[in-house]
Amino acid sequence: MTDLSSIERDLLAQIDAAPDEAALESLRVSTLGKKGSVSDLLKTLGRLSPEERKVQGPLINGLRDAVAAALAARREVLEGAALDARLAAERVDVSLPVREAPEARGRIHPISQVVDELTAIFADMGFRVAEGPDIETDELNFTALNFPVGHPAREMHDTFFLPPDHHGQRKVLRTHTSPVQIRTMRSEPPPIRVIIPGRTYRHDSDQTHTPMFHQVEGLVIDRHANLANLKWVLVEFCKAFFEVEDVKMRFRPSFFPFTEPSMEVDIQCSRRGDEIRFGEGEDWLEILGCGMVHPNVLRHCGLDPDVVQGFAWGMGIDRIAMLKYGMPDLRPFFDADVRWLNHYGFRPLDMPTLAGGLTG
Ligand code: 2NL
Repeated sequence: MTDLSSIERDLLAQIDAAPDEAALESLRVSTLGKKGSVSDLLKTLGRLSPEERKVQGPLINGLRDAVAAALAARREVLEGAALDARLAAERVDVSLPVREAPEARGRIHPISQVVDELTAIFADMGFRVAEGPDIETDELNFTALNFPVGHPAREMHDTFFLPPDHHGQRKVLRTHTSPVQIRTMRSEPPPIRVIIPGRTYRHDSDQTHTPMFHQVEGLVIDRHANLANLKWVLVEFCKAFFEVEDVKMRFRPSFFPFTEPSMEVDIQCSRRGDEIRFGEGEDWLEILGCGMVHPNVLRHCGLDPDVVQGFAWGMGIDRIAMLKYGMPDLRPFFDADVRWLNHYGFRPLDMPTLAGGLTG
């Protein structure tokens, strides 16, 4: 028989030296486990004579109890140490400032903000948003809009012309968003109520013009759409957009090839230093052009001007964004300078709604 007390001394030393819980567990399996060394010793009791068992029984059971007690004691020590290590590693300094999440740090460009505001206002009046390509045919950008072939207005638009396609059609960068309205009128029956915000292009560059700029146009086609409806839509839009109770507006006769009659619209304002107030005051500010859709435009879209009629308007988004948010220069809009965007940009989670306020 092996010397039980030397086995015990050896096992207890190993248990006390176990560096971590995994090592301790494998010691437990190799001693008290089903095929462990101490379990094997216990099994030998069955083969002993009653006299031998009387002597060996208490010794081997004593060994088992000592090993079990040592394992439990060592486990407690190791668990305590593991917990202490975790608490130290996961300590949070609650006095540190909270870092903003990426979605809170980003900024919405003023043009995107104004497009979202326009969309909220016109959606509330029953308009939907339509879109189309930036590269258009000459036909959709000019001919369908009642610009006669060879008419100087085509060149007046400072058009960017592209090489003809394989059908020999001259392509252009659209000079206005109106081709989208032509596409809409050709593809769906009246009644039509759409707005089209989008990029437009003209060969023009100074403090108030960039070769790429943004326009929003609106179109209504119905049996009885009339000037009074047009005026109501534009007055309601201006009140909502400039966030004022009342606006004085002036409709001046004008000319566009695609509308008859045509008007330019001013809103009343007051200027004190750099500050502009809308809706009241002694100055006038031009903000958009509009009119009744020209019968030739309706015909170009397969509509009968004796059955349906419509009104349309167009305005520059960049310009009304500058006016509303007091930005003096148009060029930084397209510089992608994060310092400018941090100053003039909008928080992504403050989405404009009519109920919650357009500007948060
Ligand atoms: C302006 C003036 C305007 C339209 C755009 C339009 C479109 C079709 C038919 C008739 Cl398809 N009209 N659009 C009408 C009047 C004025 O824009 O000064 N924009 C910046």
